[in-house]
Amino acid sequence: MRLKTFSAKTMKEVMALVRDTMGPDAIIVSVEQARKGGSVRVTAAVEQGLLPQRPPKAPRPRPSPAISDERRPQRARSRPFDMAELKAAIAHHGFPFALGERVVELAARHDAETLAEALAAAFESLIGFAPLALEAPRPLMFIGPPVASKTVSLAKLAAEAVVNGRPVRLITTDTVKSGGAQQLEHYGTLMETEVAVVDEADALAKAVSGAAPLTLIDTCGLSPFSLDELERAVRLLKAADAEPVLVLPAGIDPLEAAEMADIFARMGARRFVATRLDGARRYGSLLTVARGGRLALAGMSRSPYVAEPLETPTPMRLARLVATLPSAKAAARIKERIS
Ligand SMILES: Nc1nc2c(ncn2[C@@H]2O[C@H](COP(=O)(O)OP(=O)(O)OP(=O)(O)O)[C@@H](O)[C@H]2O)c(=O)[nH]1
Ligand SMILES: [Mg+2]
Repeated sequence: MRLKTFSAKTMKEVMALVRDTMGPDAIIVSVEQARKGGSVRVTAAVEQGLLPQRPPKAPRPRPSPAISDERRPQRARSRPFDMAELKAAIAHHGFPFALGERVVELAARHDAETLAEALAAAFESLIGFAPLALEAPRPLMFIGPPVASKTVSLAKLAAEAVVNGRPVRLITTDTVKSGGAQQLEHYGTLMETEVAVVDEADALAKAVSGAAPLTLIDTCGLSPFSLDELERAVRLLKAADAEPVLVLPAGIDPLEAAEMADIFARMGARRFVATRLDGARRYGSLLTVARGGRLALAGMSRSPYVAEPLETPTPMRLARLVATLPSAKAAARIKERIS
């Protein structure tokens, strides 16, 4: 493990330095805001074996293949659409049988030239898309299982609002996890936005009173199978008259994800943010949660960096993600570098 500290005027600049120097696998260990001068100091760590070779010139940050496809639609690695490829993608991502059959049926109705186009056409009819906006009539309460990326997703949306000069009100109810409230307070300090810490329904009702264009409420990790935890969450939701937004990481078992989504939907969740897309290669769970109008897709996260906003989901973005299968060459390169 190698540690290095970087300073710059803004979070965005310092994150670019981290990625240029330490590569995309760097992990942020700490973030500090200097009292004077307004600079941000970030300490990052990277495994020795993953350190990039020192290039003659600092390389530009390289987005994941799916993102680069999105930015350069004309140059997307499009291949002629072939039903066998679609079936291979479905098997790779572990779509439950009925979902896989439905995707094949919908994709076959379109005269698509590429796998991504065929998938996009299927997702357009199968999945709801309801992106989070920088204004919301009701407070948004980010809920979900532990370590799903609730706080980071909320902070990404808040940072985007702040960067666009939109007022945002931040509240955390995470007084359960040690350091839970401090995590959001820390992001709040960087964004120069106060964070209200409340742990009871009455206090939350007071904290959300008065109009605000965007109120974001963080919560502690919630087991969908614990009645006590669900009851606390429902009390908080009612007190704030908030919209619950489910946050779910990629790469979990599709049937487990579907069961969780059904429970959170009963609490009133109608949309979800799919997170940690960069840390998984199988997206069957996300499709299972989103299919058939179960929950609409509200945002996508593929980095832990708060400065990088949630991506707006579209049928084509989702299709490119599913169509980009891991390459054996890339896997071999990674193995070689870390051995
Ligand atoms: N690679 C990657 N890491 C992420 C992403 N989103 C969040 N993380 C990291 O995942 C970890 C958990 O994120 P949090 O936002 O703290 O998760 P949480 O759901 O609030 O966790 P609890 O409050 O403990 O339940 C942190 O280390 C984040 O930096 C993402 O999209 N990609
Ligand atoms: Mg949290």
